[in-house]
Amino acid sequence: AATVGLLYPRESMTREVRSLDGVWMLVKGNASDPLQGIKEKWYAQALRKTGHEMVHMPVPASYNDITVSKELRDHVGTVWYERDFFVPHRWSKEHQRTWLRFGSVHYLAMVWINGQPAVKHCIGHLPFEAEVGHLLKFGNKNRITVMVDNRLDNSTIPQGEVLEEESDTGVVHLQSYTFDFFNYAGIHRSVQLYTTPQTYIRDIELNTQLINKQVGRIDYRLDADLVEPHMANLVLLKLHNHLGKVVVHQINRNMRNGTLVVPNVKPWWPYLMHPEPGYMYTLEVQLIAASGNETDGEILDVYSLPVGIRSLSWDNNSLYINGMPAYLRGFGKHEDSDLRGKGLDNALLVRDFNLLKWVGANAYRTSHYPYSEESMQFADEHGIMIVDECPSVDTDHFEPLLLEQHMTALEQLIHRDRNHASVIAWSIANEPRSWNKYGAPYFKSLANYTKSIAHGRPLTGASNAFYPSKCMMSQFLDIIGINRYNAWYHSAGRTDMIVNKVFEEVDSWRQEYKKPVILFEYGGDALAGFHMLPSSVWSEDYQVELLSKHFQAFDKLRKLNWFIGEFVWNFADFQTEQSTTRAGGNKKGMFTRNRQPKSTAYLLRQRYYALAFKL
Ligand code: BDP
Repeated sequence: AATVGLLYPRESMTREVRSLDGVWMLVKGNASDPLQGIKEKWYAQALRKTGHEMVHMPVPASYNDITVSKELRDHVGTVWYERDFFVPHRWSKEHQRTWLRFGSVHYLAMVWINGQPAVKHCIGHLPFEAEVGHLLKFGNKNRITVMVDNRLDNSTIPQGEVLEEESDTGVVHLQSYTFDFFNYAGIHRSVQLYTTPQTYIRDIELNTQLINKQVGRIDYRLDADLVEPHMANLVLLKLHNHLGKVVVHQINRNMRNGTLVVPNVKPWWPYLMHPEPGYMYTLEVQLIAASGNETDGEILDVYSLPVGIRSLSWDNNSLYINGMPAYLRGFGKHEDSDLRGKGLDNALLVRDFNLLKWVGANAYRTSHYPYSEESMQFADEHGIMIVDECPSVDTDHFEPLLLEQHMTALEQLIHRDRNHASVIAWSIANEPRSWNKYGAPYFKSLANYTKSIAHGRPLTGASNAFYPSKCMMSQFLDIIGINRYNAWYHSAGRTDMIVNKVFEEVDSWRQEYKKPVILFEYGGDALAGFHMLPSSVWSEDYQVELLSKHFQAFDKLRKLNWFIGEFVWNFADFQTEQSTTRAGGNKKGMFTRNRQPKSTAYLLRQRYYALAFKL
């Protein structure tokens, strides 16, 4: 079923938001019987009554790195979260609704309030919500219980396999997966309660465009739930500039859709493409119950949404923002940090955007899953272009059930992010095992479906097929994306085998598909502070040399006008599962895991600024 609602919770004169973030309690489920808690109905009473050991657990955060227990860090199966909370009496008013919303829980979540089922969701990384007023005790204490299951199998996005193996203490369950980032789990983003009136604005969909240099337009579609007897019969829209002044207003009586024409428009531009990048307006939408022809009446609901006005288009050579071809100076990233794992952390978020701007980047790919809504809002405000990736990585075994899940993931992602000016493309997959013969029909269906809901963005994806013709995905894309590890996974140590190789490889994808091409990944690991002269793998010196050789290839490619972006892998070092090819995680970052620069960060900064100012 198509997603409805899920507007980001915002306060207004008709809405209240209450955070349930904080320190919750957690019980680790039984590793050899993950569903024990369901069978024994642990949600029916306070978790402490089950007699199982409870630990404190911050929300939002991954649970893996908070305690000192290996069992919890490497746990495969379910964990149970719980906390108590109060809801005020005034929320029980008639014509009022209460909603419970999660920014994301990885991988599968089941939620109960006061022992009653409230909502469930799977795939992680995406928000979900439910109306919960009927489950709440107003003016009283309530209990919320969340079961989280981190197991990945053949039909999860991404896929994995749970293996049984013998240990010294008996049979143990191990989660195996082929991607390298650690499978962090838990309540990863904020949990909120919010209220809306009974008659309320359920959804808003925006499309923006520049009609010419002076005039912009916003096409909107509204979805309002109109409930007797509080029927709204008029919508008032006000567009505020960044100083809060109303620059356009409109009365809409059809309640559904319309167009705002914005004179003297200040367009949304990417960082360093204009002196005032990331210009955002605010669109205020009011539902009003007016009598007769009056425009003033009772305001039933108000919701305000940030909006950047820009045109986005593409052809077989390039991608254009407001008619100007864009060259993407970017990164592959991860949501990953010390202790928090994949948990949303505002300090980290703000630091990352400061670093992106310091280094002169104008883009990143949300490798390999949707990032937080808060980060998308930041990208809008700072003019960082986002290649928005769904959580499909290393897809193999192209079964119908998987296709269905994959489509659902894209549908939810596009629904969540379609109104962001910063989103310039949808990435449908990273490194699918796409040379498999079942790949072509799978990606054909997936791409056709995604195009039908793409909301004015091109489709891309990151392929690591050895030869362009072996890739079963790329023929369905608007922008070709490839990942290449010359002088790292191939010819390690040989920085004299980069320039021609990279040029020829990228060019061969262009020849095959005649579409714009982006290099979505290239790079090599460096341990911060480790130096070798002459350079050698794992040293900062080698990483610097590897990057500078790639730059030579990019400069040759850029002359050809269809090479539209370079995304180094990775922005920062990140956690992986334990393996002999990873030294305390993946060290391909330009920054360390705690966001301090390696030598390459300075090199990249020189390049990105030179590119931005065409030096
Ligand atoms: C690429 C993957 C990326 C890995 C990277 C690496 O797309 O997720 O982290 O390799 O091995 O193939 O560093």
